Amino acid sequence: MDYKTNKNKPAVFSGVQPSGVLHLGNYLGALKQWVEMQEQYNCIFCVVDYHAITVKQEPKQLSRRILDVVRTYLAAGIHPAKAVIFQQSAISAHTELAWILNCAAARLSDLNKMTQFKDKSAKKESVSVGLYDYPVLMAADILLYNTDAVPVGEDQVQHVELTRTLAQRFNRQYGQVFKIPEVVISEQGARIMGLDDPAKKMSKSAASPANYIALTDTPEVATKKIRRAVTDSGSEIKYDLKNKPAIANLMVIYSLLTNISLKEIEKNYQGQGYGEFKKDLAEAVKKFLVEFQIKYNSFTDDEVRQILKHGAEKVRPLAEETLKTVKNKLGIN
Ligand code: AQP
Repeated sequence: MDYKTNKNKPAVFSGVQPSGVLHLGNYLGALKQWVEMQEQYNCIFCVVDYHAITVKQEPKQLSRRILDVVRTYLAAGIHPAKAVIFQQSAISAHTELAWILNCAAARLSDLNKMTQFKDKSAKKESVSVGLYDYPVLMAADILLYNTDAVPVGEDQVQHVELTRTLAQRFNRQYGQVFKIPEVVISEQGARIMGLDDPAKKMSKSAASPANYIALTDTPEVATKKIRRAVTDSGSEIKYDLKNKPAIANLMVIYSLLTNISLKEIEKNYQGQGYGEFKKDLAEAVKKFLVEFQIKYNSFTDDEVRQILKHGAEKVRPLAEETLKTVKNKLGIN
């Protein structure tokens, strides 16, 4: 079955970098809502490989990871008949529009405020210009497709806000071109924290694998990571972000995987300690991973390449149309 655009549905765009193995944070913060949104929206989900190369990647591994991100989308429940999946570098309009926005809309003072750049460049001897300019490329990704909504984790909210600023600035100066997108973040799970440090977010490029549960971790490895996950002082299972950030994070993961509310979890574990709760959390994670991985392993590379090729064919005309309008406005067509 082929994906068909429905003009009455709002448009959604989002993406993931093939910069490492995807983890539960990526799933609970982003992919889970994508799956829910694909029924009501025209969804475009991208593998943002140009974003990934803002930091050094090993070429063979990057090629592999691009395919694996698509397999992750499919295993999470994104269906190519309901949503378009494509690879960013297949559509040159992304980098062309990013350059135009660099010149015609973005200011150094905007980019200097970006906290993700500050975090990612901190203590690094050598940092690419691309890493600094990452948010402008992200703005181009979103604006090319007349996007209404951008579902992301909390760490990307600032970048979507910048996208809105750039679009408004361009429209003011050159006339109406871009739709102003809204950010969508999930009520819970928008910021899943590291298992080894509840003050830092779960991240693919974390220094230690103890930080995250990868979606490809075996249940045994995941169980070990949960057993060793940092906890707070005391032993009560209570959702208290300020005083018990580690256990609150584990409770959110458990709640999202089992659909048991945080209040119910508190009630169910009254009088029990962290050990009991972690055992049940490990079981819930195991159940999720086993089901996820059966699907993940069922897609061949050829199927994935076909999906990407099809996806690129679908989005190319949309992207080229926007780019043409932008170039006309600038007088460079
Ligand atoms: N810890 C998280 N909790 C909730 N959502 C998260 N996301 C990432 N980490 C968490 C969301 O996942 C989507 C894809 O992320 P990305 O690949 O574009 O890059 P990122 O945000 O920089 O994620 P990582 O895992 O930390 O990757 P690296 O380490 O390579 O930078 C986004 O919607 C993101 O918000």
